[in-house]
Amino acid sequence: VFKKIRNEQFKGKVVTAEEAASWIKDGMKLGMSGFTRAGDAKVIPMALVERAKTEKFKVDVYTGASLGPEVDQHMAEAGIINKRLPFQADKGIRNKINADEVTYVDQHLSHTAEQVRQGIVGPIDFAIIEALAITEEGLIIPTTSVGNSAIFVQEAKNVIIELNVSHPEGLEGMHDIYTPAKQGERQPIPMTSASDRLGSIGIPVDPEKVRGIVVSTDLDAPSTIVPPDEETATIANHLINFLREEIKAGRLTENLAPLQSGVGSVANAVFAGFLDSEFKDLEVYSEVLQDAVFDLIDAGKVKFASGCSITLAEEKGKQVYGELDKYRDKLVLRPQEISNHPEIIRRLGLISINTALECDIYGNVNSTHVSGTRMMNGIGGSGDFARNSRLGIFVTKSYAKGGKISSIVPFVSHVDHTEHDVDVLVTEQGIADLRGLAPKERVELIIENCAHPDYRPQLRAYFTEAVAQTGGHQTPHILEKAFSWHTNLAKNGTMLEAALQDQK
Ligand code: 0RQ
Repeated sequence: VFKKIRNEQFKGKVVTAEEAASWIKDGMKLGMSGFTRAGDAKVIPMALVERAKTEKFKVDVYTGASLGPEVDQHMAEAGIINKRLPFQADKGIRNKINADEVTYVDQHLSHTAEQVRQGIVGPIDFAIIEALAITEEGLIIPTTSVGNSAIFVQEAKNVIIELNVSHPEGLEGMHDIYTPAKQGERQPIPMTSASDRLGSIGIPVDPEKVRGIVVSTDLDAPSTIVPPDEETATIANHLINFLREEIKAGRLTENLAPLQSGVGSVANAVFAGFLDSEFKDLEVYSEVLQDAVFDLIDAGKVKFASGCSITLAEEKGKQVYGELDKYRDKLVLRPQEISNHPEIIRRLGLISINTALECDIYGNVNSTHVSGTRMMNGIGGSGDFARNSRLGIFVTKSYAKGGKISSIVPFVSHVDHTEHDVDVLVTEQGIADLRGLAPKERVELIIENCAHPDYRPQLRAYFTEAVAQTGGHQTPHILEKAFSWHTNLAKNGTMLEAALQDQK
């Protein structure tokens, strides 16, 4: 342990998790490390869960993004989370959110740091940060993610470090910590390429603020993505063919443009599709680096990947962390306000690929709310990227739940990405390039190319009736029918009119 605490001022601060947890009082606001199950603070949350067995208290939990089970399952189920932000992806906490037991702020992931800086989110009582080491200069070296850790450390009243001795030492040097000044005094972020380094290898901290260091040996919870299936592989193929057309049109070259992809199985499958493509010397400028990114590096397709966390399934994790040196000059991990920064996304001209739950005939996308009311995960970084990238692409299967749900509907039941932010829509049926098209021009393209054939007739019927009823307004809708697909699903278990007729 003392080999990892390399600055004298920190050496006398080691305490037990129970002692550190005892400093945390009812009503406090905690800023914790962790981004999509990577680099989470783990042992203090579990000590808090233990304390909750004999004591009633609640805290606000702010993080980078979703966490493993320690916080989002166990803390939620122990009933000690009051407010949670900016992202979660766990059934345990999702159920509490949708049962009105946890307050959830679903935020663009680049926005949290700005709100912490302004004191809107906070003031933070304790930053609890997982670390690989503390350097001679007193820098905190993060582990498998950076997330919001730098801004939490900067703005929190107190800091607790979870020194994790199980992560590979080779992670040191892979982080690039750059924190913009406050708005009004800020200079341009000096990044012109995905591989640029702007800052230091660790997070600067005032040693006086560090109340304690707790030793941890717990590993990250592995990701739960499933391998590509036939439909997600088909989605990837459509997308790759589209990119080939962009090359032919002279808008892209063989090394495309820096790529971003969201989390989840569909997003991972799309990246996996690049393995068999002719594209080369690719760059990734994303937030979460999932398995497929490392497969692409291994295959020599990706020459550099910038992210803010590494989230891998168990087997891939063993391989990658077992031979980290191989990736040393090909990887950088940044704070999420940099990985998701609109200024950089626009400057680098990203191709961003994110996942929709549903999309409507005009191109609005719902990524977060099942049937308009129930939170799934959250918007995450998808909005940061979609609005500001060169190509905002959304992917989804054309149907869900064995065909009872159409992913293409007359009107999405919640809007995360407006029709103005969605350039291209892809399902296993095909691709709709919506760029430069007016709402009414998009409808037939989306129906014919992206909707499941079972749902095409009833989508066309809705549009025809909406045009007739409005006399052809800019965006025709029949307001009393716009959500009828969702109400049919709730009442009768299907959106499919033919099935409804049969039921009658
Ligand atoms: O449920 O597993 O119970 O059958 O939703 O759907 O098709 O397995 O896809 O794992 O890629 O998740 C949008 C949720 C997709 C995710 C979402 C049901 C479906 C299944 C999952 P079952 P799939 P994925 C990076 C950027 C938003 C945030 C984001 C997500 C389950 O990708 O949260 O992109 N994205 N962030 O059956 C009801 C529909 C449905 C539906 C699918 N229309 N209605 N249920 N499902 N469509 C992340 C960060 O920034 C950190």
